[in-house]
Amino acid sequence: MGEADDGWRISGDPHFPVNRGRLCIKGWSATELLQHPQRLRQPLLHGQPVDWDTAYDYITERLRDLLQRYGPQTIGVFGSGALTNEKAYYLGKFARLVLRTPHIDYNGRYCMSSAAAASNKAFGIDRGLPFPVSDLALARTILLVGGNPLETLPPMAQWFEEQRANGGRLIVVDPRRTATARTADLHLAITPGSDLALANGLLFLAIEEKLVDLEFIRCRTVGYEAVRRTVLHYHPARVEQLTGLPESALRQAIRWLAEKPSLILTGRGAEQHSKGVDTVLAYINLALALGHIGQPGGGYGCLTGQANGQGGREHGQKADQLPGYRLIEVPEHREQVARHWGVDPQSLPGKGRSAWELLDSLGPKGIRALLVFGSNVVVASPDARRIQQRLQSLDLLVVCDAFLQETARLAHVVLPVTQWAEEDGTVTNLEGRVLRRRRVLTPPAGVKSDLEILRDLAHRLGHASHFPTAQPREVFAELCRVTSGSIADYSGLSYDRLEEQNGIFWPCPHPDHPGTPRLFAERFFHADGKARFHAVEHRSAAEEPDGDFPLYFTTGRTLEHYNSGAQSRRVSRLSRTCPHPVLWIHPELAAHYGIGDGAEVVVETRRGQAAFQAEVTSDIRPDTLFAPFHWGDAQAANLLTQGALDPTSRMPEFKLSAARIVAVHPPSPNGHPAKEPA
Ligand SMILES: Nc1nc2c(c(=O)[nH]1)N[C@H]1C(S)=C(S)[C@@H](COP(=O)(O)OP(=O)(O)OC[C@H]3O[C@@H](n4cnc5c(=O)[nH]c(N)nc54)[C@H](O)[C@@H]3O)O[C@H]1N2
Ligand SMILES: Nc1nc2c(c(=O)[nH]1)N[C@H]1C(S)=C(S)[C@@H](COP(=O)(O)OP(=O)(O)OC[C@H]3O[C@@H](n4cnc5c(=O)[nH]c(N)nc54)[C@H](O)[C@@H]3O)O[C@H]1N2
Ligand SMILES: [Mo]
Repeated sequence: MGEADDGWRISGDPHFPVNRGRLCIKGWSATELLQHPQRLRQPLLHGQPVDWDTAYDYITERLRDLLQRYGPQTIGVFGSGALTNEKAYYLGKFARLVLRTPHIDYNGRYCMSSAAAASNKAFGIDRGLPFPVSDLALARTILLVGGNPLETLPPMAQWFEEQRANGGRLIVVDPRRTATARTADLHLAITPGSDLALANGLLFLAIEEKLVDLEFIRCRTVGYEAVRRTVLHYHPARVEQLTGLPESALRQAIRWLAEKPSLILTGRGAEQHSKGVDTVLAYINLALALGHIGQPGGGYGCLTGQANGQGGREHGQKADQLPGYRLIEVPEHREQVARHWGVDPQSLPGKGRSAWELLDSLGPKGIRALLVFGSNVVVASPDARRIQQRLQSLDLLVVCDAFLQETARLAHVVLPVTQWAEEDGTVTNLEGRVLRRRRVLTPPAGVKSDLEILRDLAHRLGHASHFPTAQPREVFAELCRVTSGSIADYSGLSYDRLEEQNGIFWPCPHPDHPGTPRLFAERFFHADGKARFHAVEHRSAAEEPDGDFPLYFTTGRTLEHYNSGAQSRRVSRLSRTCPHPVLWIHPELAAHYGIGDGAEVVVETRRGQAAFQAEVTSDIRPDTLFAPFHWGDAQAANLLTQGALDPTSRMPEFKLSAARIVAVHPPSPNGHPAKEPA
C-alpha cells in the first residue's frame, strides 16, 4: 500500500487472483502523475496553448490537405499497449475508415511481436500465458529465458515464491545476475544473442538422455522429425562455444526441466533480437518435445509487457490485423469486419508498415503526417537519432499524451488526455483475462479521452456515423460484436459481466460462456488440433562484436522506471531513488578502461554515442555492457541500438549491439554526464 505525496491512497485488492493485493512501486506511486504540475491541461499548437477547436481545426485542415494532395498512404498512426481495448479498437477503425491508411502500427511491435508470431505459428493462437498465472506455482521447474520479473512484474513474484515453497526449481537465463537470477537454483549467464542455440542444445541432450515424450509428440504435434535432425548438430561442445555455458550446466538444466509438469517462459531478453521468432520457436519445440504443454503447471508462456500488451494486439492497431485478431490480408476476415462496419471490404486498406519501418519512412518521400497515441517513440525506438530526424521532417506530427514527453516536444500539435483513474475501459492481462478499469476521479477541465479525440476528429472529417459515441461501455459493446466468430472472441463479454467477476478469459463466444482459462488442455488451434514443431537454426545477430566494437551492449529495465520514462521520471519518489541510467560493467572490463564506480562512461556504436554512470559489478558477463532505456536525450540507450529487424515479426534487435567505450569522466557531483556526447 502506498500513500502518495498528494494525499491519494492506492492499495491492492487482496481478493484479486492475479496479484492478491500486491502492487509495484510504480503502481503505488502513480497517483502523483494525476495532479502533476507538468501535466498537460490544454492543447498546444507549435508549443503555445490553444483551445480545442483551434487545435482540431489545424489538424483536420492539414490532414484534409495531405490526403487530397498525396493520398492516404502518406498518413501514419502509431498506437500503444498502454491503450485500453476500446481505444486500440477505435484507433484501428479510425485509421482504416477515416484516414484509409494501411500505415498503423504500435509499440507492441517492439514488445510482444516475436513471441506472438511464434505462438501463432506453433499453436495457431497467441495468448501470452495460455493458462492462469496461478499455474506457475504448480511447475516443478520454471525455465525463464531473458526475463527479470522480480523487477518488471513485481506483483507476480509471489507465484515464483509459491512455486519455490512447493519444492519447485527456477532456472534463469540472462547475461546478468539480476534480482530474479539471484533467486534461481541455476543461473545461466548466457552470451547475448545465443538463446536459440541453448534451446537446441537442451533438446539435443533431452534426446540423448531419452527425456522426450514420444507419446505426446505422436498424438498432439506435427513436424518433430525435422527438428530432431536439426538439433543433432547442437552437441554440447558447439553449444558451449556459442553460449558460453558448460555442458554440466546444460545437463543439470535439462534434467530438472524434464520433470513434469514444467514451464518455459520467455521475456524480452530472448525475443528482442533479429532472430526473436526462431528463438521462441526453439523454446516451444523444447516444451512440446518434453510433453509439458496442456497440463496445469506445464507448457510455454511469454511474460507480457504493458498494461494492455495482450489486448492491444488483438483489436486492430497492428499493421496486419483487424479486430478479434483477424488478419487484414485474409479475404474472409476483411469481409467479416467490413460487414460489421457497414463498408465495402474493398475499401479497407491492406497491410501497412511495421513500427520501425513506419517511423523510418517518415518525411517528404514517405509518410508526411503521424498521429501518436501512447508512445514516446523518439526514446523507445532503435537508432533514435535517425528517428528523431525523421520525425522532424514531418508536415504534421500530432501527439496525444498527458505529458510533454520527448516525442511531444517535437510535435506540431499536442492534445492532452485523461489518465487511467479518470476513465472507464478494459484491458486484457498477460493471461488473456479481460478486466475492467474503472473511473474513480473526474478528469481536470481541459483534457479529453483518446476516445473523445478520435470521435471528434472522425466527425470533423465526415465520418460521424462510424464513430457515434465516445462512451467506453458502448465502444466495448461494439468491439465485442465485431469479434464474434474470430479467434480472440469477446462476443460473450459486457461491462455488466466483467463488473461481477474478476475478469473473464477469452475466447468467450456467448453470454453464458464461462471464458477459457486454459487453452491447450485438449487441442491446439490449428485446423487439425495439433501443435507445430519448427526446425530452426542459430544465426548471428545483425551486428556481432569485432575488433572496432569489441563489446556486447544490451538494454532492459530497472525496477523504478517504466519504458521511455515519460511517466516514471516525473514521479519524485522514483526519480530520487533512481535519477539516471546506470551502466553495468564487469570489474575486469572496468579495470581495463580505468573506470571506477560512478564514473561517467560514453559508449559508442555505429549509430552514435550515449553517456551513462558506471556501476562496476561482477553480476554481468565481462564481455557485456547493460544499460536501461528509460531516459532520453544524451542518456538514451537507443542512440546506440539499431533498426535490424526479425524477418517475420519485424521486431528490432534491442538486445544486442556491438559497442566500445570512448570516454571516461570522473563522477560529477549531480550525477549527470559532465560532457554532452557528440
Ligand atoms: N520496472 C519495469 N517493469 C516493466 C517495464 C519497465 O519499463 N520497468 N516495462 C514493461 C514492459 S513494456 C515489458 S515488455 C516488460 C519486459 O520485461 P522483461 O523481459 O523482464 O525486461 P527486460 O529488462 O527488457 O529484459 C529482461 C532481461 O533480458 C536480459 N537480456 C539481455 N540480452 C539478453 C539475451 O541476449 N539473452 C537473454 N537470455 N537475456 C538477455 C537483460 O539482462 C534483462 O535482465 O516489463 C514490463 N514491466
Ligand atoms: N533499447 C530498448 N528499447 C526498447 C525496449 C528495450 O527493452 N530496450 N523495449 C521496447 C518495449 S518492450 C516497449 S513496450 C517500448 C515502450 O516504450 P514507449 O512506447 O515509449 O512506451 P512508454 O514509455 O510507456 O510511453 C507511453 C506514453 O504514453 C502515454 N500514455 C499512457 N497511457 C496513455 C493513454 O491511455 N493514452 C495516451 N494518448 N497516452 C498514454 C504516457 O504518458 C507516455 O508518454 O519500448 C521499446 N524500446
Ligand atoms: Mo514492452
